Amino acid sequence: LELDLALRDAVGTDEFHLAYQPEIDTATGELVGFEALLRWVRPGVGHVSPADFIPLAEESGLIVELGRRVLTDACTQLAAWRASHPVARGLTMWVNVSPHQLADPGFVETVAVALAGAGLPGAALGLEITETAVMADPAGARATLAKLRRAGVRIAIDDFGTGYSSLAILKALPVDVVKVDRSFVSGLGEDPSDTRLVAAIVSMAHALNLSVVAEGVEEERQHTVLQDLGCETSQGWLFGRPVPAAQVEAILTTAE
Ligand code: G
Ligand code: G
Ligand code: MN
Ligand code: NA
Repeated sequence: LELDLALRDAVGTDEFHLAYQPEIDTATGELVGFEALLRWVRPGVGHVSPADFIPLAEESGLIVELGRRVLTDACTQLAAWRASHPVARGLTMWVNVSPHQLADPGFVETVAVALAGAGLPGAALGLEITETAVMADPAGARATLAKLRRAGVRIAIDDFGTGYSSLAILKALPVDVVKVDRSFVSGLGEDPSDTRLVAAIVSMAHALNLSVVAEGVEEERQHTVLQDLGCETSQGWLFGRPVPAAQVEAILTTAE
């Protein structure tokens, strides 16, 4: 309850910021985008994990306002990087979208306003949704995602494989990318059953014309297997932790 009240007070203040984690081309190591991750630093308390406050924001509905701000800030930031670093023009900004946000009737408009406000094309943005977000209203989700995709926005299924009906969702929904949950990536190069499982996910995704992002890549052995499997994109501490915008400048400069 205390956290709930604090969250209510914090929305609209500067206690929130975004951290950005690089995503790289698995084969070449080239930078291809960032995932924006919300961070809350409470004065006198310190960092609160999104794993703790996102569910609260979701329950109270505050996530709609908080999520709008995430979209606006992430788009504004990418536009600024595109203006100052030519390499940033080819990058995709990936933003997490919660079930409540996806169900909000104003969501497509919110995304359109964030893009237009930043002067970005839809193709610069990707949205990460979870299987859970879709389950509540598959037909509604399908309609919403189809509109976003017509605007050029790409859609990823986050934490793929951890929900109830991953395969049904791939069949029913207009998506572009599957993000393999890090629980399946952890054993790559060590546990043959993890390797077989990720191999199966990659070949299934490719059969459906989807591309694959591996999350939570921490070790070179995992990266090596992902290269062998033809997984297009990788993300994890091996390549970079989520960092504040100021530290992204150095990443962009290096990438040039
Ligand atoms: O960055 P970290 O591992 O602490 O994130 C924990 C969880 O919070 C992840 O599931 C991540 O998807 C989620 N998360 C982080 N930022 C956002 C955000 O801006 N919106 C939503 N809906 N979830 C987020
Ligand atoms: O649910 P989602 O995939 O959005 O969660 C992303 C979370 O994963 C972020 O909180 C981020 O901090 C965390 N993360 C990113 N890379 C790694 C990694 O290599 N290892 C671990 N353990 N966590 C990671
Ligand atoms: Mn994510
Ligand atoms: Na994930």
